[in-house]
Amino acid sequence: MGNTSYAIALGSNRRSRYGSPAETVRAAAEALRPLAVSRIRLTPALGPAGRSFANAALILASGGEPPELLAELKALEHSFGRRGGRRWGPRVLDLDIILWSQGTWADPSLSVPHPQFRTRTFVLEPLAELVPGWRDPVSGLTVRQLLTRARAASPVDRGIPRT
Ligand code: A4P
Ligand code: MG
Repeated sequence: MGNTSYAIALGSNRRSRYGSPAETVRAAAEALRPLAVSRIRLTPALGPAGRSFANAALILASGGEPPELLAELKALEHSFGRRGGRRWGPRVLDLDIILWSQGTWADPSLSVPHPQFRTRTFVLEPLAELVPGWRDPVSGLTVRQLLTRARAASPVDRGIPRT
């Protein structure tokens, strides 16, 4: 199997045995043996998740198809202590497949590109550090262009306090 690559987003807003959310994200990134890893950022929680997140992105070389990679990511989440829990709830580790070099994938349990990544600066900022020119196969826009749009649409993420 060949040279396909993936962009993965990492998030945590609960301590794990590896330490703080940022330390947890760092440990998970190392475990995945990536080609490249972004800086880790602390970001305000989007939605009712409450505590703020540590977020990062990485690039992975993998010959497997997306469902195979998703199974590996779920196993890693589990090994970091993630257990069910409600959607949007605090989580030890969340690993999402954002982009795949081979284009799109859609089955009932997996959509690539990730359906929400285009509006999320906490995904796009770390991704733009690594692969600003990677083109979203759905919109045709690059990661850098998507980030510019997402920033324009959400003043909160430009550091303007919510009142
Ligand atoms: N699934 C479908 N497509 C994908 C994909 N591309 N990558 C399915 C990964 N999984 C995908 O995910 C639920 C199911 O989505 C998976 O079993 C898979 O079959 P999950 O990770 O178990 O559940 P979740 O994390 O609660 O849902 P989801 O949709 O990942 O949550 P979100 O939308 O990612 O929200 N705020 C900040 N600042 N930073 C964050 O990282 N994250 C969330 C989580 C909310 N607010 C946040 C952040
Ligand atoms: Mg997830």
